[in-house]
Amino acid sequence: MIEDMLRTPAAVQDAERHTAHNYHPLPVVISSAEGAWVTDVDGRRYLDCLAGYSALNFGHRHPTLIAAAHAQLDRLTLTSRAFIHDQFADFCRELAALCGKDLVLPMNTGAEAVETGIKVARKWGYQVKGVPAGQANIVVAEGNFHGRTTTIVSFSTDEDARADFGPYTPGFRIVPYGDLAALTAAIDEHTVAVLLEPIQGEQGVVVPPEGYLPGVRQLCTERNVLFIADEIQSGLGRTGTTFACELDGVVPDMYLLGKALGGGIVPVSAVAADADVLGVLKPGQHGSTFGGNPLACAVATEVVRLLATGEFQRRSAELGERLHAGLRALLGKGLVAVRGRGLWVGLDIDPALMSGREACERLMERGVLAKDTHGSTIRLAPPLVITEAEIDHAVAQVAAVLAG
Ligand code: IF1
Repeated sequence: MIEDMLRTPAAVQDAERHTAHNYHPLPVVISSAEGAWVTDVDGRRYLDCLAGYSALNFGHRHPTLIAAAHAQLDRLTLTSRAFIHDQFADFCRELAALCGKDLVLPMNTGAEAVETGIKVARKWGYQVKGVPAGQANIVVAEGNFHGRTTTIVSFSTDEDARADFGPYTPGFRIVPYGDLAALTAAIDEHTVAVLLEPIQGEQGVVVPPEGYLPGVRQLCTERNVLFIADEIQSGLGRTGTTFACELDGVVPDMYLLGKALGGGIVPVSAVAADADVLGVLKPGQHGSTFGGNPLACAVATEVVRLLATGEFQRRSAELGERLHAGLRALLGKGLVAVRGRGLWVGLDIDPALMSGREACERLMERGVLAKDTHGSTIRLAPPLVITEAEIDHAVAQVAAVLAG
C-alpha cells in the first residue's frame, strides 16, 4: 500500500510540516523534470499525466522557453506598468493576433484573468449596454471551476470550494451546464455576460452536448450579452486546437487565458477581447504589480510563437486519438466512461473497484502521475510533447491498475 511506498518519508513530512494543509498531495517529492517526465528525490522517474493541470502543455523546461527566460533574467525582470518595457509590444500584438482580437490585458493567475473578465463585463454592461448601475448579472454553469477568489467561489457549486467563505458576491446566476433552454431563461435585460468553460475541467473533463456552444454564441449575439470563454485549462493546444471553442467553430467575445501561457515557468494570464469591450477600461481602473512583466512577456511571447506553428495542436489531436482509443478499450474492464478531446481525458472508474485517489496512488506506484477530480474520476492531461510509446505505456499502467 501507499504507506509502504513512502520511500521518502522524511522529505514528505518535511514538506508538510510548515504549510497549511489546503492540499492532499500524493507522497512524491519531485526534484527535477524534463519533457513529459519528472524525477523524485530518490531518482525514481514518473510519466507526468497531470502537466500542472495543463500549465505544462509544452513539457517541463521546454528548451525554447527556458532559453527565453534565461535571456530575459540577464536583462530585465520587472518594471511595473508605470513604465513600458521592450518585451511588452510583441507579447500583446502576437497574443492578440493568436486570439483574433484587438486587445489583451495581461495578468498573472487564471483567477485574476477571470476576475478581470467579470469586472470588464460589468463595466461594459453599464457603459455600453446601458444596464442600470449595480444591476448587472452574469450567468455561469453548475460544475464550474474558475478559480478560488471569494467572488469566484461565490458562484461555485462545489461546497468544498465555497463553504464558509461568505459573505458571497452577488450578481451571478447558475444554470445546468449544457442546457440551452435553462440558459435562455436565465438571461434578462440586465445580463452582461455568460461565463463558461468550453469543456469543464475540474468537473471531470465534461464535453458539452453537440450544438451547445454554437447555441450559446447565437444566444449571446441575439441578446447583446458577452460570451466569455474560460480557456485557462482547455486552451493553448490541450484539445487539439488552439482554443477548445474552435472545436465547435465558435468565437467568444472574450478569451480568458492562463496556465500554459506561462510555459510552465512563470504565472502568466490574460484577457483577450476587441476594443469595444476591453476599451471600457481607463487608466487607474484595473491593474496588477506583476501583470505583463518583462520575464512573463518574454516567455509567453515564445509560447505564442510555439502555438503559431500548429505543431502542438496537431500532436494533441493525433496523439489524443491514440490515448482515447487505448482507454476506450478498457470500457467494461474497470472503466465506465471516457470523455475528453485531444490529449485531455476524464476517466470514470467503476466506484466498486476504487476511488480516483486510490487509482492515482496505484498509478504512482507504477510510475505514472495523475490527479483525481471527484469520486472515482481521474483526469489525464500529459504534456503535448508526449510520444506514442509513452501514451501506450500510460494506457498499459491504467489497464494494470484496473486489473488489480
Ligand atoms: C487549485 C482545479 C483544475 C481553471 C479554470 C481558472 C482557473 C483554473 C478552468 C484558475 C485553475 C487549477 C487550480 C488548482 C488546481 C487546478 C484545477 F482542480 F482546481 F479545478 F485544473 F481543474 N479557470 N485550475 O482550471 O487559475 O488562479 O489557479 O491560475 O486551485 O487547486 P489559477
